[in-house]
Parts: sequence; C-alpha cells; structure tokens
Amino acid sequence: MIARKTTLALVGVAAFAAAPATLAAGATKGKTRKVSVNDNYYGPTKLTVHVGDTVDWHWSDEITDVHDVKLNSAPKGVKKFASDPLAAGDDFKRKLTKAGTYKIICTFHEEEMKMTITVKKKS
Ligand SMILES: [Cu+2]
Repeated sequence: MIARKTTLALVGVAAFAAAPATLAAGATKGKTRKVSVNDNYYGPTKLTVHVGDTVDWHWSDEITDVHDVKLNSAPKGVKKFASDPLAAGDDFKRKLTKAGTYKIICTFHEEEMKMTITVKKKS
C-alpha cells in the first residue's frame, strides 16, 4: 500500500513537471474529464466526477452546427457559467469545485441537447 502511494505521488510530480507553466497553478489536483460536443448531443450525457476535477468539453471535428455549454442548474453557491457559441475543434473547460448535480444544456438545442454531471466528494 505504501509502495503504491509512493508510485502515484511520483507520477503526480512527473505530470506536474510536464505541464506548461500557465497550467501549473491549480492543476496539481483533480483529473480532466472530456466530453464531446456533437450535432445535437453531448457524449456522454451522464458523467460522474470528483470535486476538483475539470470538465473539458470538446467540439467534435465533424460537427456542422454551432453549440454551446450552459450551466442551467447547479448546487447552491455555484456561479453559473456559459460558453460562447463554439464550433468544430473548440474547447471549453470548467473546474467543478462543489459536490452536487450540475445540469448542462445547449441553448440552441435545449430540448434534446443536455447532460447531467454528478460531482462527488473525494473519499
Ligand atoms: Cu447544440
């Protein structure tokens, strides 16, 4: 168990060292979870992450329509966010720092294009 922890710590240090200086601050903890933005759906539509993780929405190269990412409902105290309308190849990232349920919609296709993110406390 101790050996495993040491290995993980070393991996963390290596990742930190490899990160560009602009990303280093605040990037030491938490994972980045990718979500693809497609023509009228997010993939996946349900995602579970941990407090401190970053969600990286990536607009797929194949899309032909414009989409956005809007935080429609969130745990109390979380500031709402919204991306600009973006197109193929773009990214929008947000670090989620409070546990709870986050509901995301695309304002252009809000009837069909939505997702739910569950943010869990670290155990
Ligand atoms: Cu959309």
